[in-house]
Amino acid sequence: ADNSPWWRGAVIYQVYPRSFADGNGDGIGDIAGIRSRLNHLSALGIDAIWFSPWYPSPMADAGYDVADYRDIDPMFGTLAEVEALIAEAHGLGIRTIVDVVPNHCSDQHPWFQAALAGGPGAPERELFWFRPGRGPNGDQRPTDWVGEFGGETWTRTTNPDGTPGDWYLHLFTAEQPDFNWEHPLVRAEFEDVLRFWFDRGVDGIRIDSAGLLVKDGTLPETLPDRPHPFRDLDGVHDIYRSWRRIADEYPGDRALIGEVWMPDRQRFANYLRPDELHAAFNFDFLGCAWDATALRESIDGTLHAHEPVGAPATWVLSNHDVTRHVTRYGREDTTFSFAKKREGIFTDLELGTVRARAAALLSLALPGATYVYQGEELGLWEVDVPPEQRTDPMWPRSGYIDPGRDGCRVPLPWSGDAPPFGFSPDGAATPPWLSQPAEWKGRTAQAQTGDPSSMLTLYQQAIRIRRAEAGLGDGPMNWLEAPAEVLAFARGEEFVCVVNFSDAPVSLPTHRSRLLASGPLDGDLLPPDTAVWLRTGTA
Ligand code: TEU
Ligand code: CA
Repeated sequence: ADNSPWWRGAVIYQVYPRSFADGNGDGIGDIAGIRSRLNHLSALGIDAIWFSPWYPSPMADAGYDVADYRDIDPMFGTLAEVEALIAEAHGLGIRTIVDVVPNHCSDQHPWFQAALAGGPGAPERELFWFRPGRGPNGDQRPTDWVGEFGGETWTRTTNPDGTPGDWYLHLFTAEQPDFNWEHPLVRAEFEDVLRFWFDRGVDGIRIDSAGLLVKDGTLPETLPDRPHPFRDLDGVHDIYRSWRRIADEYPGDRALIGEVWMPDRQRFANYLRPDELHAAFNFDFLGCAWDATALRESIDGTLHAHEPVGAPATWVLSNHDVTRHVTRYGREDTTFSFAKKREGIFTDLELGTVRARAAALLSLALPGATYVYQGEELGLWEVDVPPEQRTDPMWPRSGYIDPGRDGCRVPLPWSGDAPPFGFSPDGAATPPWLSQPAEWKGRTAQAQTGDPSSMLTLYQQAIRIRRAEAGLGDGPMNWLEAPAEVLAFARGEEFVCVVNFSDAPVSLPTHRSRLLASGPLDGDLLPPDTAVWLRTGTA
C-alpha cells in the first residue's frame, strides 16, 4: 500500500466551509476559520481535505449554485486566503480537493444572465437548455421530468420585451440552470476551470452530480421501458476521458473523484475505468442496514465491482446531504434514503453513538479510501433545526414533512460550555447561522481531546494505526470464519478487524493482541455493536 498513489488509500475529510469555523464573527464559517483549525485536522491524521463549494454564489443551494468558478465568495474570504490555506495544508502533509459543480451553475452566472438578457436567439442560450413550452401558448413545460429534489425541472422565462418566453431546464432548483454539455464552449470552460485549480496546487477535484451532465436532446419523457433521459447517459464518459487527460498532465497524482449516485454497481464502475475518474463515492453504506449480512453483501458487491476496473473502493458514512449516522444508527430502521427523511430525527443517541464507533473502525479498516464528514469525528448527531432557521431548498419543495438537509450542517462545536462553542471568536455579536444544541457541550473538540473514551480519541487512534499498519488502506482483504452476525476480516499478514452485530457477546479469536476497540471489552468477549482491531501475536 505504501507506494500506491495517495488517493487509493487516503482518509479524506470533508470540510463544509460555512459550518466548520468562523474567523470573523459573522456566524458563518470561512477560510480564516479553516486556517485557524488546521491543527485539529493535523492531529486527526487525515490525508486530504475536500472543501465543499466556496465560490461566489447567491447560496440558493448553499453554494452548489456557482456564479464564478474561479473565485471565492466574500462571505468565505478571498482567493489569496485559499491559496494560503492550500499551502498551509500542504505544509502539514495534507492534500486538498476542491468541489467542482459542472452540471449546473447559478442563475446569476454571467452566461445565464446574458442568455436571459439577450432574449430568444441569444447565443448564450445554446449553453443551457432553453426550449419553447408545449401547447398553443407554450405555457406547458417542455417535459414532465421530475427533478433531483423532487420538483419541476423547467422554469419559464420572460422575454426582454415583457412577453412570456421559452423555458429552461434545471434538474435541481430554478436557481440552478443546467449546462448544455453538447456545446464545445461548456466543455472548454470546465477544462479551463480544472486547470485553474490544478494550477493552484490542489490535489484533487470532487465532481458534483457527475452522472447527470449529458441529456437526451430529444427530450423524451421518463418511462420505465426506455433509457433515462438525463441520468447516466453514455456520452458522459467522453467528458471524463478528457478530464482524465488533463489531470494526468499534472505532476503529483492529481485525482478526479466523482459524486456518482448509481445503484447499479456495474454502471457505477464504468466511471472508474482506467482512462476516466480515479475514484467515486460509494454511498452503499448509507442505504445499508446495521446488519452483518447486509454489510457483508455491500462490501463484497462494492469490491467486486471495483476489481475489474482496478479502482480503489471508497467508504462513506455521512456527508452534507444525508442524516448523520449517529442518528441513523440509533433508529430501528438504520437505512437512509431521501424519500425517508421525513421519518425525522427521533433516535436513541446512546445506541447510535456505540454503533457509530464500531462503524468508524469498520470503515477505516476496509480496502480503499475512507471519507470522514466534518463532525463525525466528534460524534455529532442530526439536529432538529427549527423551521424558521431552515435554508435548504430541498425542504419546502419535497411536499411532505421533510426537514431538509440543514440538520447535518449545523456549525461545529470546538470549545466552551455554551453556543457558539468556539465556532465564532469570543464575543462575536452574531450567533452561528444554525443554532447548535446545548447538549453539544460534551461533544466539543476541546472536551474530547485527551479523553480516552471520546469519539475524537477513537478517530485519532484509528487513523494513526491505519497509517502505521502496512495492510490497511489500499490492498486486499480476506474474510475470516466468524459466528453468525459477526464480521471478521484480515488485512495484510497480521491485521484483523472483528465487528459484532448480534445481541450477545461473542468470543474473540485467541493469540491476537488488541490494537484498538470501539468500546469496552468484557474479558475475551466482544460485546454487541462493538468492533475491535487485532494483530497476530500474544496480548
Ligand atoms: O448532490 C447531488 C444529489 O443530491 C442528487 O444527485 C441526489 O443524489 C439525488 O437527488 C438522489 O435521488 C450534490 C450535492 O452534494 C448537493 O449538496 C447539491 O445540492 C446537489 O449536488 C446540487 O448541486
Ligand atoms: Ca465568517
